[in-house]
Amino acid sequence: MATPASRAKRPAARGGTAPAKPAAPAAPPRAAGARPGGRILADALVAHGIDHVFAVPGESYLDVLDGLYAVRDRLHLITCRFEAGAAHMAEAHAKLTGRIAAAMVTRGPGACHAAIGVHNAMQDSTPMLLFVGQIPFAETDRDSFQEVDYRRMFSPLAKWVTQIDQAERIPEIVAHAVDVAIGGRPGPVVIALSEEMQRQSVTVPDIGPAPVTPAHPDLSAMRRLGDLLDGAERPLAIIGGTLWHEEGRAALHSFLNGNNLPVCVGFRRQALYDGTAETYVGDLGVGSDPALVARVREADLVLAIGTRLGEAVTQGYTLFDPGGATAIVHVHADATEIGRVFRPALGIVSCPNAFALAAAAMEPHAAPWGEWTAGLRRLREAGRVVPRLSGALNLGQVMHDLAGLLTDDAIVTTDAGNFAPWATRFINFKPGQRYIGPTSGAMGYGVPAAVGAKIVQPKRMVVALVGDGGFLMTGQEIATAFHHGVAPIVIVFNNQMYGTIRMHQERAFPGRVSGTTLTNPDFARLMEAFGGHGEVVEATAAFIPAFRRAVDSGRPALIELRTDPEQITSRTTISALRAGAARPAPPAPARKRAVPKKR
Ligand SMILES: Cc1ncc(C[n+]2csc(CCOP(=O)(O)OP(=O)(O)O)c2C)c(N)n1
Ligand SMILES: [Mg+2]
Repeated sequence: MATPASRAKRPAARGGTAPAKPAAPAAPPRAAGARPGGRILADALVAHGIDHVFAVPGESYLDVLDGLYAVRDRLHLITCRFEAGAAHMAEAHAKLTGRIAAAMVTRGPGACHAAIGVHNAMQDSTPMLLFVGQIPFAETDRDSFQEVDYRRMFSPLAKWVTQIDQAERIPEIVAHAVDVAIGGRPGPVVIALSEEMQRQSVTVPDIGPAPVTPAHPDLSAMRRLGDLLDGAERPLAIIGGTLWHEEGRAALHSFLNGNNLPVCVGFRRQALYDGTAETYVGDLGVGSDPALVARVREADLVLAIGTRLGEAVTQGYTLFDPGGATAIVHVHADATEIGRVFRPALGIVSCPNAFALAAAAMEPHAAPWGEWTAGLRRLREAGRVVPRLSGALNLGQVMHDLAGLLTDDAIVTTDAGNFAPWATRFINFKPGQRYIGPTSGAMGYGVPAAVGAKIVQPKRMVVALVGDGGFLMTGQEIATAFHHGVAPIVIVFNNQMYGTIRMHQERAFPGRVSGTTLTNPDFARLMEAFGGHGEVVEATAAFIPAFRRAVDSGRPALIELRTDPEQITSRTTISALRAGAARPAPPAPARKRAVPKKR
């Protein structure tokens, strides 16, 4: 095995009285074009257009770090403070750009911390590579220091898990990992890098992405779609999924808006559609408007485009009849997602962008459903009217004010929690804006996603929305923002509790508060300790000036919204939940649940 050049060049110890060490043997000359594994890997990432790697370093991948040093003019190494943060940043990068992204962590503890990011990328269908420095291959199965079998550990979490043990296979395996991650239903691939392999010096050519034509809808399927639309009176589109590109999104808008079809976005997929369009009628996920959900049940044709028909979107698998009574056209890149729970009237295996382009090219339909669409939009707008709420801080008004303060190309990231639907209920995101969040419901996503987004798109305004619980999971990634010179704005909704769980608790066990209260630091001062700008907002009118000062500071900023704990969601209070729990249960809904609700 060749000694890596970086180590051979280490300067000898100078001066002092210590006995001189014998000179290290000179590195054998490398064959022309030979590179150490660490460098081959770095070149492979560049070959696949990966321009950022989000990482927490480890001694298990020193040679790769050295390879990344060699390509630092083409690939930015982003040093993070926690592996979950690194993985979330990479995932947000992929969501934002529609391209595969990469994170890198050390073995054992580093991989364990990063696991949440893999789970999230899988649930969210986000293409991502997670590289894990591995123990020396020669020590396998001795339960050696930080040893983990990643194939076993990640197999239920990732789309594919592999390990590279020979440097000459790096280009091949990375290329296949990229294909697996972006193919069909996109997802994460975990690649362990055995230690000796990183030092092996071999001659092997780089391999770039393959020019593969994405799956397209065939003509007969598009004709059938046209027929179904011709027969529809109350059609509705549900859109979602990842890997949408700008052209695809524009075509999707042209097809849906052009045919005056009402559009729901899937859970946390607001980024896909212009919320200001008269055809945008809301989101289907956790915390959706119950009135919208009721109307969706009345649809006679559902176009599910790019989205999975998963638990959140289908309201616990209750939205449609699994047997096929609701006519569904399901468009998805992965054939096995179509008909997984709900049998469709028409399934189309297609890249969502290719479908959108084909659909936009169809003749416009007569669209006799004008009143149906207008009614749904009226419902959306009625839901956005700011209600009278308890407490001095009306979050409904604050969200309207925030909408007025966001730039036209702002990126809003969200964490998971009860605070999140305040934004999605009251803000109609503009077409140039992006709203990205964890459809997996992973707390701790919002701040790293904002830091990652701001690093990748430094000119855009980036705002993170996060609860007091979620902020203290990964809020320290603010240090990463400072380190890399970017300034996101974090809005912390402080209700001094794990509010979502408290809500469920009050429904199931009213008045018996167990494990859901929190004692918090002074969040604004905490941001100041990092070197940033901190604000506390306790009354509605104070938000606008506080946000402006945060923007003007030019530094990472945090605005703590001290919210009324009683106002547990935008639609209900703790007292109302307790009163509701005391009343006898309402009659069971007409439609039976297809799958029992997970807890
Ligand atoms: C990593 C992780 N841990 C636990 C949960 C379960 N959980 C869902 S929401 C929630 C509370 C969130 O609290 P906070 O961030 O303060 O937001 P709030 O609901 O109070 O608005 C918890 C604990 C989760 N979804 N993710
Ligand atoms: Mg909270």
